[in-house]
Amino acid sequence: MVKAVAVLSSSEGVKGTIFFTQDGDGPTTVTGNISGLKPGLHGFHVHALGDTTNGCMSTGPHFNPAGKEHGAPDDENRHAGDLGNITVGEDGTASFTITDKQIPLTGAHSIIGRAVVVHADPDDLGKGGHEHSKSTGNAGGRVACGIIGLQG
Ligand SMILES: [Cu+2]
Ligand SMILES: [Zn+2]
Repeated sequence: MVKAVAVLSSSEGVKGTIFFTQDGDGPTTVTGNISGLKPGLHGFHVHALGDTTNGCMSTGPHFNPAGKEHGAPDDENRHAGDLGNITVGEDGTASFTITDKQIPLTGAHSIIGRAVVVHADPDDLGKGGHEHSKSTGNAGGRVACGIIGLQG
């Protein structure tokens, strides 16, 4: 079992911790608890770079080793980093579990050293017809992010 963790930081009061586990070549399970967000849907992605020298802006685009378009987690044509949306309740918190096959913790396409990003707005999953739908899901600003690091 390989384990990883990302502690979210934010200039906007958002806090959270995201855990990742992968057993062998199986899917990766992502478990998160986040607080301080506005209620509703928020885009949630793995971005390509673990660089926060300019805050979440320097984490690069969505992790996309296969050179595909932005999409929903269950689409064939999606970025590997496209994890869809998280749902935040009226109290501003979200607790979620996501299982995904395109974000391994080992191998050539490992997400270790990259970043998770929570966005201000819903991810339209590539279907919104906006000029950014096929690249970012038009999910708006990057309100919190954390670098994915190995955990013992
Ligand atoms: Cu993103
Ligand atoms: Zn994407």
